[in-house]
Amino acid sequence: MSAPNKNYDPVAVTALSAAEVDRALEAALAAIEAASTLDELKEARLAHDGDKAPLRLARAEIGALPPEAKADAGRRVGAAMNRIREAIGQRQAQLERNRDEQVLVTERVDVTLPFDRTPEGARHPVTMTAERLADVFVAMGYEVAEGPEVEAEWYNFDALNIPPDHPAREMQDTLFVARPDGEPGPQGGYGGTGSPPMLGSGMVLRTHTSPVQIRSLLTRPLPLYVVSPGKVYRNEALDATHLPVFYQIEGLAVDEGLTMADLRGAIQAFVDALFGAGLRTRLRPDYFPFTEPSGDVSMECHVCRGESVKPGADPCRICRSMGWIEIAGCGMVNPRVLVACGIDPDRYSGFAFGLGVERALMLAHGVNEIRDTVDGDVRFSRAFGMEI
Ligand code: FA5
Repeated sequence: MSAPNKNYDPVAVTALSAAEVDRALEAALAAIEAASTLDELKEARLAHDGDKAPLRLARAEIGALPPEAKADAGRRVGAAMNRIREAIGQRQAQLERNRDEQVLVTERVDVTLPFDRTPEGARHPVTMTAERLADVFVAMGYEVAEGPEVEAEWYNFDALNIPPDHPAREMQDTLFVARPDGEPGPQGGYGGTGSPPMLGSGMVLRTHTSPVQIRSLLTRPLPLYVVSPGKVYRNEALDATHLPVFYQIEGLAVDEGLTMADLRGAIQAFVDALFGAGLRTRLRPDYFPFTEPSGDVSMECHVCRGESVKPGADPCRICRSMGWIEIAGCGMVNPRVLVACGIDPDRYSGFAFGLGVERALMLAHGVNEIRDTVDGDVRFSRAFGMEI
């Protein structure tokens, strides 16, 4: 910058001439107006309001003007620069608004559109029922015990006092499987193909959850209170009330001094917890090789409460107007089972019960076809309030 010069004529300094300042202003306004993006506007700002912008350079010349010319030149350049900044501010606001509006359009999501993603899934009503049944006993102090679905014949039958000639062992009821090592089983059955190759392999798909009784008695300390939900397999045809693969839940208590009264108490507490207090239960004689005496547990129908048996009453589809619903097999643990597990039957006694989970679900919810529980139709699950 040159020193003040009294003879300096501002009009002669081209950059400060009114025409030049106007031209610079117009060029700046045009560039600002032409900027169609925020990046372009930034470039325009640097070009017309940055350190090297014509008006900035012209302003640097003002110091060299004679005093009488400084004010005039400073006012004109300052006004032009203010006008440019104002225009930049307005354009900036406008371009930001445009950008926001565009984002709203391009990133718009129509939440009402149908979607094709695979739903996450939810637990099946049968699983939920099994857990709910087990929870009732866990709340009473029982532990959950589990066992394998491919089971040794000894656990599934022998130890439960089901002798080798018992009809339940025959092919129509039991699915025998090959031994993993392909060796002959205790009764000579190999793990290969042939007729009947698996029979006698010593390995079965468990036909009930009762082998978990034996596994628990052999591995857990006494006294013992366990509940065992799980999948079981039978060589049965599918019909309205039978599945070849279904769930059972087993209860077992072994302690000193347990009697049938304890069994009844446990069953009553179970029914009270599931259906609310006030429904009676009854035991009728039955036969299971592993319990002695054995019984069938029924509960008063939770829908008609026994009213449907009265003459002229409306029929009840839940209990088929019988007034009672069979819910479980049960009994006092056969002393032979205790002996097979090395337990002194003179000191300890026990009770056990087992029920079908799908059948319990059908009873509780008025489901007529057991098939509905395995069809995999999501509409069945949704009726139970599943979030899928
Ligand atoms: C047993 O399996 C015994 N282990 C139960 C038991 C345990 C008795 C402890 C005494 C002490 P059962 O074969 O009756 O018993 O079957 C028990 C329940 O399983 C039946 O009451 C029924 O609810 C259900 N169930 C039986 N077969 C089927 C089937 N094919 N499909 C669906 N549920 C079935």
